[in-house]
Amino acid sequence: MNQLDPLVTTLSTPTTKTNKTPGMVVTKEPVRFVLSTATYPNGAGTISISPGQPTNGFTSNTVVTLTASGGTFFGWSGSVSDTANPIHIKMDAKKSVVAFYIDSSLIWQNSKGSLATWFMDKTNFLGATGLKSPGVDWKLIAAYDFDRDGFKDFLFQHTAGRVAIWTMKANDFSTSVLVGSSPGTWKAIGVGDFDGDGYGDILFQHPDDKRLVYWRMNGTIFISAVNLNEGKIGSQAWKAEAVSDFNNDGAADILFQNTNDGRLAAWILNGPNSFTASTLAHNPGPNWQVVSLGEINGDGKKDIFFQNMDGRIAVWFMDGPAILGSCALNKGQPVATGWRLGGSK
Ligand SMILES: [Ca+2]
Ligand SMILES: [Ca+2]
Ligand SMILES: [Ca+2]
Ligand SMILES: [Ca+2]
Repeated sequence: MNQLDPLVTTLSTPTTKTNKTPGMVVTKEPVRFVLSTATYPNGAGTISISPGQPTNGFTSNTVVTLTASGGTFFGWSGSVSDTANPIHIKMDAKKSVVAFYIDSSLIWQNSKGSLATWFMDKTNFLGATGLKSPGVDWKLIAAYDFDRDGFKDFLFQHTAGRVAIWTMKANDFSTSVLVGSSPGTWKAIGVGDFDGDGYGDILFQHPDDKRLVYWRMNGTIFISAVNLNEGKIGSQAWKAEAVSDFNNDGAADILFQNTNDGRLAAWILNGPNSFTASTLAHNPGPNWQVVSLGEINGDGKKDIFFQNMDGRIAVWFMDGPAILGSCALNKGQPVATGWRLGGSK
């Protein structure tokens, strides 16, 4: 070895175990991670952090309890995705958490049955949270406040036909109710108040002959099945997609989409056997499927949500059956593969 080479350093093992003459003491600083928190809207509530955060952050793997208080809490987003309160997070990395005090707007379901919700400020995405999953066999049909407690509940249909309602408190599961008898092959389409009694009723369409029926409901309790249009067979290409009160008379109307060319049509109902049908002025094309009706732009009028075959989502701002404008959501980007927009609040 060339002892003169300045790039070669020979380290010698100390001959004694006790370093009595420390020339250089290296103090190993514990790894620390900073936790940042925020509420949305800003100041809508408070987040308490326990234990309190040292100025330079928590030491690695500290478990921290976060409690959101004040207002109506809807869920955590950011480094965690949860609706529980309080939550415990392990500080194994730098973390940033937002407590949402606004209701989420869009409800998603993936091909495994998992549910997630997006918090939106009108058409701007703010954050996302995972929700309790109904399992792979239950399809989310709509979000609707069946029991009129101020929180939207979820309507699911099983692959074998049965429908169930989850009552929800904010984004937390409350109870599950299996509704009525089995509708068999009839497909649940959406929820609206067809008879004007203040309670949401469930619309079904037969997949083959396109007949329409609604289940009169009293909250989550099935009352009776009512034929629409005298139980007549419908046009083959027209699939009922969503329910909304287009003319603001307090009774639900139906939005259809043509499965061949994408055209949209509305039935303005006047009782179960009388309606005015009109085709909407614009056609989104067959690749854009109607997924839901819900209010998003703050004018109080229900808008139409579409999802494209490629995963992109868009909304048409509506005034009844009249189209006021349109907007691409998610910055015009497709959502992750397998996720379907199942409802809006
Ligand atoms: Ca409810
Ligand atoms: Ca009703
Ligand atoms: Ca109406
Ligand atoms: Ca609107």
